[in-house]
Amino acid sequence: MTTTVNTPPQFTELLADSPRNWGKWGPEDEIGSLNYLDEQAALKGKAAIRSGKSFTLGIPIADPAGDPVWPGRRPTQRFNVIDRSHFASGKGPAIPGGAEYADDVVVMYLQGTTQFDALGHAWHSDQIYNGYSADSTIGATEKASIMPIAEHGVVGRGVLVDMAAYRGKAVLAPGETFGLNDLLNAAEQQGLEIQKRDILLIRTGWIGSYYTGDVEKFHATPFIEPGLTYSPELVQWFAEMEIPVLGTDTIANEVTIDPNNGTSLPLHQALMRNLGVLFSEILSLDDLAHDCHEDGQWSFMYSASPLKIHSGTGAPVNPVVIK
Ligand code: UVW
Repeated sequence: MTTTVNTPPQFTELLADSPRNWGKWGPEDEIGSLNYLDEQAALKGKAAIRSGKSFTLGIPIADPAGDPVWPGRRPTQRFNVIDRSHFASGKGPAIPGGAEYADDVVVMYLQGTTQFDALGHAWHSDQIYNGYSADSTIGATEKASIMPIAEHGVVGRGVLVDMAAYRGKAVLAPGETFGLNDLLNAAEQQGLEIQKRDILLIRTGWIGSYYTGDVEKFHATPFIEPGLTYSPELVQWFAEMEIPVLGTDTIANEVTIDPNNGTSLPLHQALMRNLGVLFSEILSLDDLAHDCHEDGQWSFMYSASPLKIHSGTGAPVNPVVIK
């Protein structure tokens, strides 16, 4: 649980000996650990399909009741710009043949729904993934944007670890943490072998609780999510296992403030910035988890591609899992 650390270290200090994949795929690389998801990885995903059951992992967008978002971001807003009312009041265009139609627009934070972060989304010490200058983010993400990830696509074998179930809970508590040992023990209890280059999904129950619980409590101040916590061993494990993607049903994929060192979101630095691990957040995992508990199958084919938003810091996605 959250404790107070008086002077949190700078990431340069905390992560001084942390592994990096900068340069591993060349000086121009912008997709990091996604390089691990090659043709073999796609075939491995295909081999994990047994029944053909499919699940989509995106949350609803622009829900009239509001979407779960990080403090300071706003839920997506959707507006009709033309619909039947325009034609009924004589304000719609006259279309040969008498057709009428509806159009709408959205105003959206690209991290305000189920999404992939670009590798240039978070950084420290003036450098983003692969050593590009943080100045490349000014005005538009010029390097390591979401575009090359969207062009590549994300296909491989996915696995789900149900951390909430491992703790015997429907949902982890605000600020509740788990680390590498918990992850491995939970997988073992599920009978799941996490393999090299698996797309790793972890369920906490947190996003599901937004829809089933008290929205004001979910967005309480200070906003503290449960989640994975930094340790050198965890980062080493991600590096050695060549994990290409971390996806969770939380907004930031990790505990909000690391109780051990007081820093905010250190895995965005150690995994995303340094190793080039793709982060996919705000996943809807409850239905998939329910099914995995029923049939005991915790691995599957995972397929997704974020939208091709030019220079985007991230982009919405609706991943599809096939079991
Ligand atoms: C933050 O940037 C806080 O989180 P995310 O990775 O969800 O965008």
